[in-house]
Amino acid sequence: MTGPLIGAIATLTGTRSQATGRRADFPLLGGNPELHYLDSAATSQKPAVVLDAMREYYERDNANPHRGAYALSVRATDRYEQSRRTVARFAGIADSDCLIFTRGTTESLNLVATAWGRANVERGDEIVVTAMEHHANFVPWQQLAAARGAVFRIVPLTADGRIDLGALGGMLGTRTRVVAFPHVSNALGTVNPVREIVRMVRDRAPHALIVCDGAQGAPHLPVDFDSLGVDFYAFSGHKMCGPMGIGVLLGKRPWLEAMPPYQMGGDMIDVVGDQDTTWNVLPHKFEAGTPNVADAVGLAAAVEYLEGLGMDRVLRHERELTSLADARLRALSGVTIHGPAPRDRSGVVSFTVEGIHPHDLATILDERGVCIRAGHHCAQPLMRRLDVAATARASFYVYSDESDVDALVDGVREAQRVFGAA
Ligand code: 7TS
Repeated sequence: MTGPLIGAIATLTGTRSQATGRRADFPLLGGNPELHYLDSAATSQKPAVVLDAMREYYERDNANPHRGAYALSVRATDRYEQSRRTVARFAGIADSDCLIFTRGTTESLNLVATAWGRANVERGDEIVVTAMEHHANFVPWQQLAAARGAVFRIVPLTADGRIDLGALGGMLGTRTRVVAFPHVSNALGTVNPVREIVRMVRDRAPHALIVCDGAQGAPHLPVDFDSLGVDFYAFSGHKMCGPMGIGVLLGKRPWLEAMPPYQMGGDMIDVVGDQDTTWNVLPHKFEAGTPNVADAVGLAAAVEYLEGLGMDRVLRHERELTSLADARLRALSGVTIHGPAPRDRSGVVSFTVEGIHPHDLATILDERGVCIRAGHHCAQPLMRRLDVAATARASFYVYSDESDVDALVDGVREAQRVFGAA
């Protein structure tokens, strides 16, 4: 079975040697040939084009944007706003004023839960999330519900780690005010059927705001915000070849216009009177203070890099590696893989090995240059339902190749030998 897979991976990257060429785009990996970085769901490595773009911005165009009347500040403003348009094109939102730069997914989701939530959620309303949320799309809604006297409901998962759509349907109604779910689960890799969920929510819960956590979506598969039908979509630059410290909130204009601001200060105001203040237009109303221009420039370079690869091919590449790792790990005794079949996952393999704690497994793998994540993956409600304290998680990205799968599987075998667990 490896023949066709190798063939498919080779098709993506040209040839096997070009697959390692992709790796060479990333200085940290190119400079560490023995390193097998399998924690891309936590953060991705950065290609040289991103690092170069940020350095070049600081060396040529740096000034505080939107403020200066001089040419350098105008250039900084142009770089920032051009970056916004580039990222908007990548994410399929035609109205780039509805793309808000934030610090990351966490801040984007807190922005919606705080600014929209406090203005719209009332006692007795219902907020629906799923059992596969990252804490960033769980705790803000849980706390909003507690503060507003709303009912907080958690949609269960199927035995193979997908959202139980029947149960979701049963929870929806006229009091449902928010439905929040991830595009892709960070802990299981499950790719959720966003359009089907949107149809169901619009049919049964006409007053619900639909919020999609795209932290593991935008980096790994094509996203077209304007046709997805959700009201808000959030993602982080650092998981998609961009820098840490920049993220995105995409929103529908009527909501963003109607919502109060999230933070107050410079740039987000229009007129500040002694007793009251009016707000700037979108997107500035939600971007208080000096913006993170260099990281926006870096994120724009990152999405151009991904566009050059093609997001369909990125997903296909990840799925090939996931399928390969899945099959080879399943062939070992005592290994349980959590989540649905690889065709319904992105580049994540979440697993437990009988008789070996995930942290011990990660330590042994680390000695062999294999970086995986072990823990609850900021998804404690999910871990409780899986009835495990932690899982081991390997996650693939554009620079991963079959040698990473080999190193992972060999490392698990070695751990089983050390622990006498096989
Ligand atoms: N939502 C999901 C689905 C995520 O995977 C993450 C980060 C976040 C939100 C938060 O993103 P941030 O950039 O604001 O931190 N996920 C992970 C992970 O799986 N391991 O480390 C971070």
